[in-house]
Amino acid sequence: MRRGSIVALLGLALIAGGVATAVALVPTWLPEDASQEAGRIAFTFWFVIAICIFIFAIVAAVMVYAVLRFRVQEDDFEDGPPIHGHTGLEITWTIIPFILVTSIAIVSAIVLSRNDAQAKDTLRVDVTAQQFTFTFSYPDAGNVTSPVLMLPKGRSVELYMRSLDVIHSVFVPQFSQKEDVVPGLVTQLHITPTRLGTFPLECTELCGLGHSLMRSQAVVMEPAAFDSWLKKQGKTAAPPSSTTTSTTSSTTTTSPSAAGLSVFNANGCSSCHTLSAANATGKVGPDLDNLVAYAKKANQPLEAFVHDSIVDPNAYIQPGYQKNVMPGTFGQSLTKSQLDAVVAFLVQSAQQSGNK
Ligand code: HEC
Ligand SMILES: [Cu+2]
Repeated sequence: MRRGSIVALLGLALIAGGVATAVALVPTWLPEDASQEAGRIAFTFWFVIAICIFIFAIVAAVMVYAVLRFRVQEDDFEDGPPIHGHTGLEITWTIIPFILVTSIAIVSAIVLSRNDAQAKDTLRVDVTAQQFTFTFSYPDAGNVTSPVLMLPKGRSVELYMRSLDVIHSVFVPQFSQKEDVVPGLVTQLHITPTRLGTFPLECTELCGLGHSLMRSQAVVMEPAAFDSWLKKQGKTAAPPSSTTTSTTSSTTTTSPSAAGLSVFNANGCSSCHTLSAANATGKVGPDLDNLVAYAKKANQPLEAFVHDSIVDPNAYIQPGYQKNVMPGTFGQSLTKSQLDAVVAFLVQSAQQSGNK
């Protein structure tokens, strides 16, 4: 090859590689890492991207060069020269990709095994997914439960995940990991948070009409703050209410309506229902401030109507709404006292708003 052609090819490769590098680096493609695992995954990601840019630069340079340099002349009807391969070139373009692909496999294997490695003092969190809500519980702390995933910074945490109905998937973008939650299986996910903050935790497996509402949060706290949070939850025993409602429930700590309110919040009822007593504004299901009128229309006593609607939502469908949207699993997932509390709470607040 002439020297001029080599210089032209190199120049084109540098331009193509430069453009591709700018596209990779200038926009912010990934959220800022918040866990050790995310850092390793990001490393693998950029390692693969660097290899891709290298290959892209070579291919783009040769292609552009060939288009310009070997463009057919007008009124040239000759056949091209007969070429029968080039052993040296073929060996090169087999060995280089082989080395690159093998190195990706090795890096990925190391990252995967490190990401799954638990520390000795790993914290266990049980995750229950159901249409359309997550519940997190801490078996080492007397099964404290929370609608939000609370995590201590710097500690190794293992999630043990179960589904009560269909396939869901847990995803926190800042942790860079996704894991399916499959009925009949216990799937696991290991996280070591490195950054304080509140991050979105969402379901990333289309799981029904309420899928887009199946969102929670991962809150990473200082270990001391986390420990005192756990202790406080252990004392009050009732499932903690989310941060938005703690102000309302703290004034009436032990009354039945506070227990009912926290069941209502912890089970995602507020994402589908409007209820002024809970500051809930969901629009997927009927407005629960009108329960008195609904019970009358259904020709049932209020309390029985509310109870049956929660345990067996399909038994009576409110006109204008669909079957199988409200989860049918509350009959099993709520304890009897939780169920009684939420029924009493709904009956009470319905009567109050009915009297207004
Ligand atoms: C995914 C959305 C969704 C969630 C979560 C949900 N519901 Fe519903 N709910 C509905 C829909 C839709 C209806 C209307 C269809 C029906 O009657 O089954 C309904 C109906 C009801 C009714 C009967 C009202 C009527 O007029 O028929 C009650 C009471 C009720 N829900 C309470 C609850 C409680 C308590 C929770 C939490 C433990 C809850 N819902 C969680 C969607 C939801
Ligand atoms: Cu889901």
